Amino acid sequence: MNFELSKIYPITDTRIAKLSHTEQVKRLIAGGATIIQLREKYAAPKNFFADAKEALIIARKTDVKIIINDRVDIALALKADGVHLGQDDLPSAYARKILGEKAIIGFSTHNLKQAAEALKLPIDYLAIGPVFTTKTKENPEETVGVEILKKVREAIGDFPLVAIGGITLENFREVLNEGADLVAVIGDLLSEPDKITEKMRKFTHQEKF
Ligand code: TZP
Ligand code: MG
Repeated sequence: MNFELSKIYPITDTRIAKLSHTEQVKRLIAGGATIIQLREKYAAPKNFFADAKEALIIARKTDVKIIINDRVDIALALKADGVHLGQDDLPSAYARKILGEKAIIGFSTHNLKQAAEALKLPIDYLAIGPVFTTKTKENPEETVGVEILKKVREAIGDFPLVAIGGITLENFREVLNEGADLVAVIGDLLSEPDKITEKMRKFTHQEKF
């Protein structure tokens, strides 16, 4: 994975933003996003597919990478840049077979053991979280805190690491300093839909300091 990319990894959420994935992608790109994950936990696959298809058309006018959460089938059908898988999703070895060598495959972990084991998988990055308390995920796993994040970084060497959960404009630099390559953000970017572009700009500006 090319970490010349921005260190901010926005994830869309239609319930929080009250906007389509496409509209969120437009606003995030305008704010400087370079990689965006489309995450849809409620809509019918048909509706998510149609929205994601439009979002991909927007992204393809730029270099912005689009990662699809959970749905290897939708990622394949849309020729998205990759897929993000959780502990209970299709095993990454099969996602790799389906999507090919070039696809970016991310994998969620929630503790040190899962993170260490994930190194054996054919994935491009692993995510650890929730780092802090989150209201976005239903039934979230236990918060890992910055301590576990540091331990994960020590355990995985320089393997690409995304931190997720409760990350905000106020705390994201600490999370990057403690070992994350990227920070994934939902609520803090999307909760004021009229300010998505402005918020994304603030993140991309401040990541440099
Ligand atoms: N996985 C772990 S925490 C989380 C996911 C999908 C939600 C992150 O959302 P927020 O609003 O940035 O805390
Ligand atoms: Mg999942």
